[in-house]
Amino acid sequence: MKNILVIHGPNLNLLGTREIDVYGNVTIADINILMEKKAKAMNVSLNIVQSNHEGEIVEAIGNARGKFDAILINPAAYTHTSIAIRDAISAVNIPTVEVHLSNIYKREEFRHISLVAPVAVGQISGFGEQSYVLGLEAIMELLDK
Ligand code: CA2
Repeated sequence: MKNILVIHGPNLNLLGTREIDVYGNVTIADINILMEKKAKAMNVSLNIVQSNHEGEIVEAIGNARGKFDAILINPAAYTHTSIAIRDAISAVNIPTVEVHLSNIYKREEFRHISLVAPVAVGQISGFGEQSYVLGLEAIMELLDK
């Protein structure tokens, strides 16, 4: 069975409580249930973590080598700022898919740049919680090849 590490970045634990106009009223727990359902159907195992700390995310990625076949990450605000997360993904050499709930290209200009995208296999942005499901599908296609 394939093992996938899922990382939710900073403030995603607040989903469903504020900024409902941007992110909808879905909570992180709802997203995790949706992903677990998909994972079960695809016969893959998920390890889901959320952190508000850049260093913790870097460590989770660094420790993934040898344990996970792929990484699904919503780096949240670190998408636009974190060379450390980008370098960690590049260093572990584990296929990584970047996902976003919102379409980051439709929003403020500072969100149009992803430092992670160049080291990811690809990016899925703008489909709400379905971005995560699509991300899992993309990973499975990739691993099946
Ligand atoms: O659209 C996405 O998934 C984002 O990664 C979400 C990040 C944002 O910084 C990125 O530009 C795009 C923000 C996640 C935090 O979401 C909040 C939810 C509720 C209240 C406050 C923030």
